[in-house]
Amino acid sequence: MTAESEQAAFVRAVLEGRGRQPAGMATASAPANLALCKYWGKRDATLNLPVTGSLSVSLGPLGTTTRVAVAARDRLLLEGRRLPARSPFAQRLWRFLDLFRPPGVCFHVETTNSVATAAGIASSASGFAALTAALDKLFDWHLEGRDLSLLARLGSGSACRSVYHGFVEWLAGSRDDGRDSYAVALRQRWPALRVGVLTITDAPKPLASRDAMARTVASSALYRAWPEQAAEDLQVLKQAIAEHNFVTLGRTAESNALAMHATMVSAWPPVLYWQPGTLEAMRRVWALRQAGMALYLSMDAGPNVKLLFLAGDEQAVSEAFPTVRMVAPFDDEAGVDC
Ligand code: 2P0
Repeated sequence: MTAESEQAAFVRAVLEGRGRQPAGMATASAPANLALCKYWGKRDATLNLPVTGSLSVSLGPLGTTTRVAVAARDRLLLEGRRLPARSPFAQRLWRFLDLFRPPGVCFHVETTNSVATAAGIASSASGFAALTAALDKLFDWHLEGRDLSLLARLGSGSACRSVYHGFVEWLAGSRDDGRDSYAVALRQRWPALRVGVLTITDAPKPLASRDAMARTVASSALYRAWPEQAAEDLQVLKQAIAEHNFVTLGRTAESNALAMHATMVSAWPPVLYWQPGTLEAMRRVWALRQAGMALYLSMDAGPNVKLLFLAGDEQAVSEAFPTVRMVAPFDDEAGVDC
């Protein structure tokens, strides 16, 4: 079976009994998310099945809004500008849409991000979650969160977590058919939690995170230790969230992110996303912590830095990082449509 036919069979199974004819147009939004315990490594690359579970906090108002309409011909607008079909972003999006496309139907897609990401391209997590939610409306499926999560996962693994707000756990699952690998929203809220987004550079990444992940799994000796650390971090983080223990949450999230980067640096050829500005921000976080502030960092597969702190330190963080974009993940949850 080809990758496309395996994915199409998965979609048919999830949508069993649902309509396959789209009508009119639909719009949906989804939040970006920051993994506190990272998704790093696949056990199945066709269905985006992870080696371990992961845990994220959704970034409230930061994310993607996507409008999909039935149209006379395929057309894709990103931030209001038409994207050529051969661009990597467009190819990935159309491959995903083809999984749902009835014969002869074309789509007009418009997607905008509330935050510019590397190379000006949508975050794949919020992008595929918003697209899946828009398709749900366009086809009138009325899927529950679990099924939206299963479908969004096919576009990008981390998209399965962007189906929800707040804290979200992606259950790794163990089935070969991938039907038990989806995200669930945790009940706990933490209104005082803050995430700071530090954009170090918006230059295109030298290597897509998908490729960095595959290379690391294939060649890093340190990766062998990753599944065990991730499983342990996931449990510690869930406990820290349940107890609102910020020091444990921050320390575990930071150590998890740095361990992920250590596996990349030890891959071959090595993958090092850090820029001088990344290191400068890391050292500033560590100095502030040394001085007594409860401030922690995380990073994804890229040079940009995310800060974790509590509402009481907002002003001090703004002073230390004047360009930081503050996110209160538990504000205005009801105002976002996804
Ligand atoms: C995460 N990342 O948990 C991890 C941490 C990046 C570093 O999920 O191949 O774009 O599409 O499933 O979801 C980014 O990888 O990878 C990611 P695919 P994805 O957020």
